Amino acid sequence: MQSLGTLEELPKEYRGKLTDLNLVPLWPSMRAVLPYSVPSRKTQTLNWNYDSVRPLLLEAGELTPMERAERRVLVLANPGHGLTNMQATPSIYLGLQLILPGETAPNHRHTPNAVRIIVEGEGAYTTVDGEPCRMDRGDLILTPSGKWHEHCHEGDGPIVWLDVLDLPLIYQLEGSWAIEGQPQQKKLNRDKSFAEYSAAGVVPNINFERASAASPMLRYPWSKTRSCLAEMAEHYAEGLLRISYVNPETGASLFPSIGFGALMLRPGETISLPRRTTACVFHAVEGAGQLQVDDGDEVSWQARDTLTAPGYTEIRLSNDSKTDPAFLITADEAPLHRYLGIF
Ligand code: 1HN
Repeated sequence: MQSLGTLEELPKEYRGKLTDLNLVPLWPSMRAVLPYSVPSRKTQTLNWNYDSVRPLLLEAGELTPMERAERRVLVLANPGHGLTNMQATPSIYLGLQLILPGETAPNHRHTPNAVRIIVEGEGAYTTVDGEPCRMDRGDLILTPSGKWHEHCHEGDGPIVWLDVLDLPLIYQLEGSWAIEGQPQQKKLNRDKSFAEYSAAGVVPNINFERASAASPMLRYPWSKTRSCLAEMAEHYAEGLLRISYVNPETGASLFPSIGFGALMLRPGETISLPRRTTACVFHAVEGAGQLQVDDGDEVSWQARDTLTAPGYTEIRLSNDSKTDPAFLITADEAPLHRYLGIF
């Protein structure tokens, strides 16, 4: 392979003239942006252990009242992307959000898409365009781009959830902005959209064209996902037990940017996920085990932990328990990769 010219090889005077005209030579950086065969990846394999993060999140509850936070969140920043860039993967933002009993996170809407995955606590609900959505452990609550949302907590203990947004992508596109709103009138019944779509293959008979391509179902309860995976396990003794969360009317991914899924590991099982282009996020809902990326060190995880792994790798997940299944929710950039033709 030919070695390309470096910056230092160019006369200082010439480099100065380039800089004056906002020009840079490509060839010294050509291989950095276009490496052979495998892309460079900044996403590090990491586990944000919930037991370690939780005390700091609760401390934030004492240090910063809701009025001074708008959203009380500790961002899970992948150091490979720089701690200040709010990237867990190239286009996925992750944060752990805390709401204390009686608090409300005020109404707003914004361009980035968001999903909440409930980690701990009960008694909270998110109101999305007038529909209050109950938040139970492991549930996915959608707030697609442009929809009003506010969070209220009427329970006793703290409530914590994992926010998953396509913020890094939308921000990079110079498209990230928000609008503040008045508290919402809760004009729709609680979990109305989940009631409408709660039976797979059966959809409400609505006689109008949807104005939005976003999924019409806003709450995906964990109890349904879990029993689907457990039932699949009854039917086959081997093979991946994996589901995708989709728009129940179109089968499309929940967002054009981020795809969501869930996995079940049988007792004592180790699975190997096929090598794919996209980085991946794992959130452990139940159980404990190990994650290994290519030949790297094993990373231990337990329920409520959140992990990241870079793309172009083989990912192995194992369940430590010989008696109980383990369950993980996944998020990745596959829809975007497919759209761009790089998947
Ligand atoms: C946001 O709107 C929420 O609504 C959480 O709960 C985290 C991170 C960045 C930008 C907007 C929420 C967010 C966010």
